[in-house]
Amino acid sequence: MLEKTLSIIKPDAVKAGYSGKIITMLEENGFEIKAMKKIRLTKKQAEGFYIVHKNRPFYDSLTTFMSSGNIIVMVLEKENAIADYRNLMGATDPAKAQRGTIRALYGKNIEENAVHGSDSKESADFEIPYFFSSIEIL
Ligand code: RTP
Ligand code: MG
Repeated sequence: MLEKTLSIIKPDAVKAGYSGKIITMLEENGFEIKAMKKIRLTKKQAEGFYIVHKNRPFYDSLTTFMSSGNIIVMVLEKENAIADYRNLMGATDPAKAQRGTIRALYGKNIEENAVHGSDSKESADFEIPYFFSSIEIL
């Protein structure tokens, strides 16, 4: 089934100049970019985006990190996009991510791990409209 997922290139990877390489990997793996923008989140906006993690010990650190610099937010489309993009990202901790995945190649540590991807249809349905209105998505 043709699916949409939300992808974020996180501040660590944008700062390091990996955006182009990551976008190339997305295109080479069959993801079509249906929307894209570069923005900087406020701390409050990062907290709203990661609200599902509000009781996790890393919530404050994560939302401080996610608001520390520019990010690139994209809507990606492909057959089975949600699961396939999670596979292409690799495990949360880059040290444990499979070779050749985005996080293995470009992630620094378990927090500064280069990219985000929706983890379910329910997450994608919350995350895509968090950043894009319907007229901004091809
Ligand atoms: P994401 O939501 O960013 O795609 O990553 P994920 O599903 O692989 O990981 P998740 O458990 O949803 O955690 C969200 C983000 O929080 C940071 N994190 N830090 N210090 C820690 O132990 C820790 N654990 C997670 C990471 O930036 C992770 O991607
Ligand atoms: Mg997650």
